[in-house]
Amino acid sequence: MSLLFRSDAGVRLFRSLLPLFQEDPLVKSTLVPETIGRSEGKPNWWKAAVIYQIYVPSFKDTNGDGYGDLRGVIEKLGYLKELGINIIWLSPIFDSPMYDMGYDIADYYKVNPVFGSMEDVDDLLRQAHKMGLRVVLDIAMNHTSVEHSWFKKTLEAFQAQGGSHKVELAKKAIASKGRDAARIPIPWDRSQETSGGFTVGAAKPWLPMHPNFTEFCTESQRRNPASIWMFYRDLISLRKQHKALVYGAYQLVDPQHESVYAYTRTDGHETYFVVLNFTDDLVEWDTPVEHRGVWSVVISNFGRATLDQELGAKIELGPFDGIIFRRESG
Ligand SMILES: [Ca+2]
Repeated sequence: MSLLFRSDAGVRLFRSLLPLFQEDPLVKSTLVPETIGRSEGKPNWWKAAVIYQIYVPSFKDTNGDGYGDLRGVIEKLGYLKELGINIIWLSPIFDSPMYDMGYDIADYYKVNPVFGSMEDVDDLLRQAHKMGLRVVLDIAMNHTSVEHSWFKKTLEAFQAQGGSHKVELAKKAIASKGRDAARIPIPWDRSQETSGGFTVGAAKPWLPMHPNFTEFCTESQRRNPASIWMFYRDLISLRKQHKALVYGAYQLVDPQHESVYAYTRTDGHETYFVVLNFTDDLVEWDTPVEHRGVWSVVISNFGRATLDQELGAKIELGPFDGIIFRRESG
């Protein structure tokens, strides 16, 4: 602990949070220090888990202020469960001036009122746990907001030396370098009136919706067997069914190749061979000799038939093609 926290305040904060974890029956048996890092023979629960990170302001607004909130997360727990995830990871929900997406925390003991209240956090935990979902809160303890009392004290000392101008410039820089430019609020349905169901009534989302949201909303995705949503749901399900995909020995294949990322995972009974083209070009990839022969196609993102396939000297991969092959070991 002394390595992580060099200030008394940091140590006090960590000590105050620790009982929260230890008292939670879901994590009590799994998060105690002696289990962390032990993997030989006894797999850690989180290794097989699938985590879904939620950026709360863009997830779902329930009170019509245009910003996603904790009640919105509670409302969509069923959706997350359906997708097959095990853990939801919330972007910071603590009190913050939001110059850095909430990672600039002003008070670690308060929930940002934009997102809700402590009661909402309790309710979220209760309802998530009821569904067997775990909740991870993102707490950035190694830096704080310029509005945190620790920073303000430093600032006062700095200002006494005539440095206030520089601090204002730094604040502006942080605000302009926010990470939100590439993000959009999640469209849940086709409704134009409620901005794709992200918000309620005619409220305006804090960021503009994607122009094609009716096509890409979760409702459309869940009705389309060829959608990315369906593909991810199938991938998650596959990963849960086949332990070798999680625990099997990992071996990179052709690590020097510039376009293809390929690896095998094998547990002694079966081998999975994952081949991914990370470019938008057609790639003719030389199949490594030891991986030639007959494989079953388990899943692919471009609808290859899930049949046996004989891999010859070359594999032709389309743009952003991804395939998982499987065969018995031995
Ligand atoms: Ca809201």
